[in-house]
Amino acid sequence: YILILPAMGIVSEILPTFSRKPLFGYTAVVFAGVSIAFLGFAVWAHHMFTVGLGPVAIAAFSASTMIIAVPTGVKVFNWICTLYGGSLELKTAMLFSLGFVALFVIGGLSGVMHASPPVDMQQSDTYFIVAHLHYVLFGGSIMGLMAGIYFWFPKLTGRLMGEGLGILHFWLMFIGMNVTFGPMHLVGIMGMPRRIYTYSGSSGWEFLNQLETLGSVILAIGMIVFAINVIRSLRSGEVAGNDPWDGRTLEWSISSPPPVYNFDAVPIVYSKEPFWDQKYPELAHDKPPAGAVAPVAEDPASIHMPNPSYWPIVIAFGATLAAGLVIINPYLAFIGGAIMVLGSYGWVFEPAGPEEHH
Ligand code: HEM
Ligand code: HEM
Ligand SMILES: [Cu+2]
Repeated sequence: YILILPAMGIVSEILPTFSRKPLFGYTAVVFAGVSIAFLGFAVWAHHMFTVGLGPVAIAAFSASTMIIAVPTGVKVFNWICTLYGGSLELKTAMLFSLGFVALFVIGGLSGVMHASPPVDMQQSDTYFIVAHLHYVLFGGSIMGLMAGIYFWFPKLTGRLMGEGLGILHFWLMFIGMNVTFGPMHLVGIMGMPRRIYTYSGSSGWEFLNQLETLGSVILAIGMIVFAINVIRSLRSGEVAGNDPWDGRTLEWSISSPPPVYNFDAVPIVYSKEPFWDQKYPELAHDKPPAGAVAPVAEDPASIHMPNPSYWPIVIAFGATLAAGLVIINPYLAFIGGAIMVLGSYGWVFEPAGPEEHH
């Protein structure tokens, strides 16, 4: 779930933008996210239903696993209601967001199926689980990530990503993903175990596995199209301007890419969609409070920015090394730890350098 929550956040930004409507039930979506985050701590033993935990533990973790589907359902309901009656604009970012909702629902449904321990007895350790996990991780997290890349690429780089290649990329990924991971449900139900490298020709799993291989080739072509699109857009993409999507939130009010100090005036925020309300006051739900004064822009030269430093990357390297070495030997992790401590000292005691202004 920790992998899906960021994708859920991304999609909750994109669906309203391309439906030209506020997010339906904003508060409910937020609280659903919070409750998923809490409940996520209480479901882990659903990966161990078949190891002989005993009836009490199994009942408790089965219940918590089924309960997590409730806030998930709340989110899906609100996303669909956001689309309802909106004037949809099917840009690539929107396609990936819609793909996210559709595929994640399939993965969520198979998840609820194996939340039931007797059902999971059948499904555990088969390709049915591999199907579930790719619908939520690939159909969910990766599609959401792609939506986010297409959405914020222009803000990050100042250039739009190509829509033609983007749409091609989306369909290759959407079709490839279903051809790769869809048949895994079937071979799983037919009894194919996970983590095997070969199987008997008489098993009847051959055709579906070949189909999956074909799907993975489609996926690979999709990723190549994506790579080409990124490179081409970086070099010669259409210049984006501040606000290519008629955005709703404040990042679209500043230049693309944003200046290092982001905002030269701290904006007064009085609604959930401040930029939209600023652009279309006649449509705004929340009006600025009486007597609100527009913030005064500061002279960019007077905005103090921290000095750039190489130490954070040293600390990150140490942390990665520690996490990696712990697999080999816990004591080796101290090497990474030492680099982290060193990096922290370096960073803290780094001379402030000449006063730099941006
Ligand atoms: C409605 C939501 C979900 C429910 C009810 C659910 C339930 C389950 C259950 C019961 C299993 C264990 C099956 C078994 O091994 O026999 C499982 C496996 C798995 N789930 Fe979910 N799940 C949900 C959503 C997610 C999400 C959002 C992710 C990640 C983004 C995820 C990732 C996985 C992975 C990676 C496995 C397989 C782990 C492994 O054995 O390798 N699931 N799920
Ligand atoms: C082209 C894309 C992908 C293909 C063709 C693919 C294929 C597979 C296959 C065939 C397995 C089952 C291995 C086995 O049980 O013997 C597997 C396992 C798994 N995949 Fe993927 N996968 C892809 C992308 C992803 C992505 C993007 C994620 C995560 C975001 C992911 C997460 C996992 C996980 C957690 C497992 C379980 C590992 C295990 O059983 O130890 N996969 N994948
Ligand atoms: Cu789980």
